[in-house]
Parts: sequence; structure tokens; C-alpha cells
Amino acid sequence: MNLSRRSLLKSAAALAVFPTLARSAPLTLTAREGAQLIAPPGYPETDIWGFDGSVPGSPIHLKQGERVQRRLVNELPQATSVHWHGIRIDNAMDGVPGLTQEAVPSGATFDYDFIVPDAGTYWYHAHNKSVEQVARGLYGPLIVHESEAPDVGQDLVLMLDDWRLDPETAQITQDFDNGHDLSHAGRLGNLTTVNGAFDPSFPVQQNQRLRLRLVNAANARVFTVGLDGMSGWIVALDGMPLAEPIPIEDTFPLAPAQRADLLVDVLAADAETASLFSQERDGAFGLARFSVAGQAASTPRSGVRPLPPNPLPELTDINNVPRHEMRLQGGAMRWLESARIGETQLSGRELAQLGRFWALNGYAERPEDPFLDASLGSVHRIAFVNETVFPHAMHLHGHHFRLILPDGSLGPWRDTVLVERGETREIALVTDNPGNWLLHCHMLGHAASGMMSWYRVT
Ligand SMILES: [Cu+2]
Repeated sequence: MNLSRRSLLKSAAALAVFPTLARSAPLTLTAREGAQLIAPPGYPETDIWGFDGSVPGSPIHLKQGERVQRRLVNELPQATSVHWHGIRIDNAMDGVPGLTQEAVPSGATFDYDFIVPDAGTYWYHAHNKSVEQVARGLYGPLIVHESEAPDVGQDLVLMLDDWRLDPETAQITQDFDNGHDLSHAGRLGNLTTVNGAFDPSFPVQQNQRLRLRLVNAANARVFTVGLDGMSGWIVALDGMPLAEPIPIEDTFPLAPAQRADLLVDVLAADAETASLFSQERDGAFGLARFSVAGQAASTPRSGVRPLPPNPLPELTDINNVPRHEMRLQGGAMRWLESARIGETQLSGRELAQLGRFWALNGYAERPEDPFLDASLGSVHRIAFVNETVFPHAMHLHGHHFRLILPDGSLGPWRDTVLVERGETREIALVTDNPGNWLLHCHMLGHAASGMMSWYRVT
């Protein structure tokens, strides 16, 4: 009697809780069309595709170890998916059509649900027809906060992008399969933006310390980032803290998909303007301005402490581990003589007719067999041998890796490595995350035209 009364009470209590839960709809992330001012003032708004209709899409902020739950609602005229770039994620949630899930058709939904193990600066973006969908604006920031974050005056996420807009109408040119772009440096734009706006201005104070979270969301452009009127350190790359922050003494490259967290002090005086710029071959252009109004302190702060480390695997001895070579092939001026799609060997001419200009180890499409079949917890070296005359930003899903520096020592943790023309870059990783993981060039036009591979961890 007592027992059943107790269970009755229990279920009554449960009932009191459950209706509330049932009523709270899942958080959604809706991929849809939108319009916003991308070009300078005076131009019309640009039609974009964005998560929740804006670019960047809705920011996601959470604490290390928390759970992301989002229902992707696809209101686009194309199938799509979401990749959570840089998150050491459960494979089923990685968002790669044909490898970890099916693309989500127009009108359909997909529930993403995963834990974020690492603090840092990450981002999410469409991973179906990426060369088009990311160019149209389907990306947003995913920021995982440290439990003990550095003390800063402002924490700013700056998502860098470049757009190819019709100079008359400010609309996105729809030449996403342009063979010249695909076979050369990729789709480079004619307008750069930060957070979806041309040359935005952020209010700051002299001697204020800022955390700048730079994310390169461009299809193909390598920004060469520099600071004017500010000085400081790079404290994290691709989300992962540097054991020793690097003083920013010069410009530094930020390849597509790469991130850099900076801690900087504003040195420009009251009423002056500091800036973030990119140094291009034909001169520097401003990306964003920081308008100084007032003083945060009478002198800039001195020194910086490293960010708290993330729970990355131990990686020390890399001398007696298997080394796998991945040759990057093709493109303009090194045209493919032939390459395979599945088991079929095709000539360069046949490949070009299919819009394929690049290959990884002789494959101009993600092959059936993985490039690397790794057992769980093993250590591997991968050497990216760039036989082309273009740079490539090679990205591994599911794992961070360490760069191997020219002297053989271990460099920073990254998820995307820039391999310059003719260069070989080696990385090392512990394959501690089971699943089928994509490995590809993050110049999205290169990925679309051949630079796609994958590795398996079991
Ligand atoms: Cu590439």
C-alpha cells in the first residue's frame, strides 16, 4: 500500500516535470534564405543563405564539457548538413553527407547532439555543396569558454570572409563551378567582410585588453593578418591553447577554416583608430577598425599567461610510428595526366570534363578505401607532399594533430595545416576518436574538384 502510494507520488512528481520538458521545443538552427547589407553603405542588401537567416549564423556559446543540441531545419532549396569544425566530436554528429549521415533534404530536419570536450574558438558550417553553401553564408561561430577564462575588457569573435559580388547589384555571383577558379586558387572574392559586414568598427578604449577570436570562413582566401595600433600574442591556434603564447611581431597567415585567438592591448590613443588588416601582394587592406574612446587604464598591461590546456592525448614519441604520405596533385600548370574515380582510371582531359582538376594520391574523388586505416589509440605521421603550384589547407575531421617542425620537434596542435606550393608538411596524431573521418583541402573549390579523402579509426 505504502509502496504503491509512494510510486504514485513519484509519478505525480514526474508528471509535474515532464509536461514542461515536452512543451519546450528543441533549439533549432534553421538554414534559410535571408538578406543583409554585406557591401558598403549605399549598396542594396545581398541575398544570402544563413543559419537562422543571417551571416554569420546564430552564435553558439557554451562551457567546456557541455552539450550542444540543435535541430537543423532545412528551409533551403538544396539538401544540406552541418559540420562542427574542430570539435573532437562523436562521429555520427560530424555532418559529412555520404560518410557520417545522409544530406538533409529541403523541408527535413536532423538532430545534432554532442559534447564539446575542448575550450576554444570553433565554427560550424554547411558541409554539402560547401563551395556554394559556405560562399552563400552558411556558417557561424561555436565558442567554448574556459572555466577560468583570461581577464579581458572585451571578447570579440571576428569571422573573416570574402565575397564575390556583382559590383552593380551587390548580389553573389553564382559561378560556383567556374572551372578557372576550381583549377587555380579557388573562389576568391572582391569584397572582404568581418562578421558579415564590410569594414565594421568596434568601440574600444586605450590600453584595453581584448581577446580577438579570428576565424577564416572564406572559401579560398589565405588572409595575412596584421594589427595596427594594437600589440599582443597569439594564445591559441585552431582552438587549442599554445603552451607558450607567440608575440605578434609581424603578419601571420590564416588559411581557410583556421582560427587564431589573440590577446592584444589597444595602444592607439583616445580618438584614434586601431585596425586589423590583411597584407596582400598588392598592398594591405583593412578588415576591421577599432575606434578608441577613452582609456581603460593609464598604461597597457604587461605580459600574458597561457590559456589552460585542453585534455588532448599524450603525444611524445613520434620516431617509431608509421608514416603515411599524401601527395597533393594537379591544378593549373601541373595538370593531372590521369587519376582515378573509384576503380576507373581517367585521363586529365576526361577529368577536366567532369570538373575534376586535383587528386590526392591519385584519386580525384573520395576513394572507397580509406587513405589510412588506423587502430584506436595508435600514433601516425602524415606527410602532405604538395606537388602543385598552389597552397592547400589540409583539414582532418575528428582529431587535432601536432605539426612536426622542420627540426623534427613537435609544434602546435591544429586541425588545419597550410601546405605551401612545393612544400612538404608533416603532422602527427593519436587516432583516439573512432569513426570514418574526412580528410580534405579546405579551399572548398579544390575539395569539390578532387581533393577529398578519408581515414578510418576502429
Ligand atoms: Cu587546395
